[in-house]
Amino acid sequence: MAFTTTATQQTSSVLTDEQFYKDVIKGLTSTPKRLDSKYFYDAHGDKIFQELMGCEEYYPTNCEMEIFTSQTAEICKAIIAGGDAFDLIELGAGDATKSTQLLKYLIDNKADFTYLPIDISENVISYLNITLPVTLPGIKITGLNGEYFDMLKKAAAISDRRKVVMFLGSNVGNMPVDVAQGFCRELRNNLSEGDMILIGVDLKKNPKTVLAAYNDSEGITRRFNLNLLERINRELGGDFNTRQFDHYATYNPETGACKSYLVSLADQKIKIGDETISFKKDEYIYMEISQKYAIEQVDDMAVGAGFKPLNQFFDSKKWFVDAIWTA
Ligand code: AVI
Repeated sequence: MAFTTTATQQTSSVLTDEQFYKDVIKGLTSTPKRLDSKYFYDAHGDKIFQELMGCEEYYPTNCEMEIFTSQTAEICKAIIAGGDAFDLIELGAGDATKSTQLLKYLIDNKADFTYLPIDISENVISYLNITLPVTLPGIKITGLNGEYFDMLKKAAAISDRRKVVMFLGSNVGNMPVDVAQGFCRELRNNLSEGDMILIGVDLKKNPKTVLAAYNDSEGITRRFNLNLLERINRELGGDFNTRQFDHYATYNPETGACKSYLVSLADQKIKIGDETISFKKDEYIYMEISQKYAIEQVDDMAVGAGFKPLNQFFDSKKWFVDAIWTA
């Protein structure tokens, strides 16, 4: 069983159908039309994203896994060097596949830590609470189900130990640059001096490589995007015909913005509950940003948010970085 949770995902019980409906109608009556990628991850979306992570062209997962498997000791030593006992918090833990490498090393090396996965999905948290003590005997785990910043406050109330916050998988890329900067600043405001962040960021690279990751030849990303229209049909009584929409991805190497759209293939009207949404042929819905950063921008983001950049760990191609910042 696998779960995926992203930077902005809020699609479980914490956000209601009513909120989903409001956001969808607001987005589809805006100009240009848009949908929020936080809604990609229902059970179907989770499965498609798992498929995508196993797809050759979608490189970010493999890059970050390579970093965590080849530099486990270095990363953990940098974390441990910050002080003895700590709470290791993971924002949007999902199935904790990537962090498992680090958790195992820390347990094997008798680090004094408690793992606090934070996830908006109650299912994810109960899954981790049950499975991790089996796969990682000796782990101390306190799963927190809720919004990131609410749960960070809760974590601070539970213990005053040093905090190490992991925000992996380039989830930060699913926010526009200014929003990401604000998010990092809010993270800093929720931490104390000496706390740490381990953040995974996808880097600028050959534009064709980036574009192929978001326009894979098997059409997995296409299904991933179209699933949101299907989800609207399933949960909000919509009548989208997904054959009347096409997936279109762009990458701008100057700005580093990789954007996905769904393009209407015909003039058409879509009913969602009592609302009717009109599409012109070739009109698009803006679905998602997956921002890529130059390495200098990663340090700038740290400093701009009030952190000090400490370490950078790269994969062998230098396509992805996991950076440690201190508060
Ligand atoms: C979860 N997030 C970091 C993924 C990304 O690369 O932006 C989501 C994704 N969208 C399309 N492919 C993958």
